[in-house]
Amino acid sequence: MYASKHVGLNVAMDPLMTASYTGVTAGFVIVVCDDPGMHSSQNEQDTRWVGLYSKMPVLEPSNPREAKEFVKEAFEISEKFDTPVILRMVTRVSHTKQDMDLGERIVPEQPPLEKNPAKYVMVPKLAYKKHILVEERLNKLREFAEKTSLNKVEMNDTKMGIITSSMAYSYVKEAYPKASILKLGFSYPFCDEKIRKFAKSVDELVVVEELDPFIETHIKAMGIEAKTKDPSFMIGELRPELIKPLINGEKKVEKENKDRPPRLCPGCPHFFSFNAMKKLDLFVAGDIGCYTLACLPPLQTLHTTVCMGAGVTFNEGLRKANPDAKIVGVVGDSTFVHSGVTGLINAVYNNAKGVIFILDNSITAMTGGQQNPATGMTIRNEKTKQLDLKALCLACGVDHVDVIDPVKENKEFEALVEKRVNQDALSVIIAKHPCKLIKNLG
Ligand SMILES: Cc1ncc(C[n+]2csc(CCOP(=O)(O)OP(=O)(O)O)c2C)c(N)n1
Repeated sequence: MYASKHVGLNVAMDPLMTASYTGVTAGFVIVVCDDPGMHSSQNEQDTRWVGLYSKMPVLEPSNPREAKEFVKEAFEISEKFDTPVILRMVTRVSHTKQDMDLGERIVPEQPPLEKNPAKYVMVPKLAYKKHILVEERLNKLREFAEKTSLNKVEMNDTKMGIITSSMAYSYVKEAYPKASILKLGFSYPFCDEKIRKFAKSVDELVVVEELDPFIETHIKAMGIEAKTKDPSFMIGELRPELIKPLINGEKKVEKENKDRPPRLCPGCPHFFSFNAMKKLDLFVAGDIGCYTLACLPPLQTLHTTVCMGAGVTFNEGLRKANPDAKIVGVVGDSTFVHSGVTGLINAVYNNAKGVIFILDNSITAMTGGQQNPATGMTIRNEKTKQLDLKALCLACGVDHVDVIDPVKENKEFEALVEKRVNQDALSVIIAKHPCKLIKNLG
């Protein structure tokens, strides 16, 4: 099983697209949680399209109990059709609690490791043959979609029939307890015959789905008439009280957001690093972690955030386009290990200049305090070899690497930043001070 949020899957797209060709010897389930409403994400992409794009089946549970049951189904489908299966979650399914029976755990026998290049060596000639099989597999999955109980018809009043999936189903049940519903639990490939039959059995067909018009696009391509949502509903989360306006074809009216904006915790070491950058009025290429909050008042000292690793690469690109601007980049310890170091190797190779701050709070703070290779502990909190960030940066060929505490050595830190910013060199400043919230540190 693979598990990540939607943007994590983007990082995994290279192996994912070809894993669809190779299939697997055992079952392979890809659990991806989308974040409608962007509670904590850099975009609002809809992963259902990945199923279509990669030619892999997509299952969509509408509550936690189904999520558990669908995992089992997903493994069975994966093994039967020799395909990875995407289990597409959304924040509201993942952040909900529900009673459930766990059942018996089935542990299949470990298959032997076999040399099977036709299946696992995806050079063009072999991959061509695999692509043929993938298309055949998709047809078999279409047949399966018609039969599986994951796609469920609930017939009630036939005046209106609703096609829906995922959390939208739960909202529909709340808003229209007596409506006829076709619930797509196996939402790709589509069950065309079931959809056609359901459409014929109701006076008016309505599609209710969160984010993109995934079901809607397919139904329209089938030539079936259906009432669909105003495009304003493509943005942000659905809520039970939005179902009636959506079905009535109204525009979405957003609630005024009265939440207090997030901010760095009191005493956060990142504050001291950004304060030094603010004093020098630097343009700061940002990255993704707690330090992204430096874009907000009172600091307002982070000026780009796009993807993980971009603190390093944006420094290089922006400097090329703006040779006279005072530009630096920031990246966290975890993010640097994840996807910052490749950018640093490129920066050295391309003879780029500037200062990259590795904001080393010795933990992956924003996502809840996970360990990472630079902390010396495994994800299960067992001791392991610790990655030496300074040695790594020196090995990349960076001109100057300093390790300094921005809190305890604040004056020296500020002097060092000023010195490095004004040098014609590529420097890394490892601003090392532990996160205040992580137990037994600091
Ligand atoms: C591509 C991608 N993967 C994962 C995430 C989730 N995520 C957000 S912040 C973060 C890690 C931040 O850790 P670090 O860089 O050490 O900064 P800290 O929060 O500790 O300051 C992760 C994994 C994401 N937003 N995008």
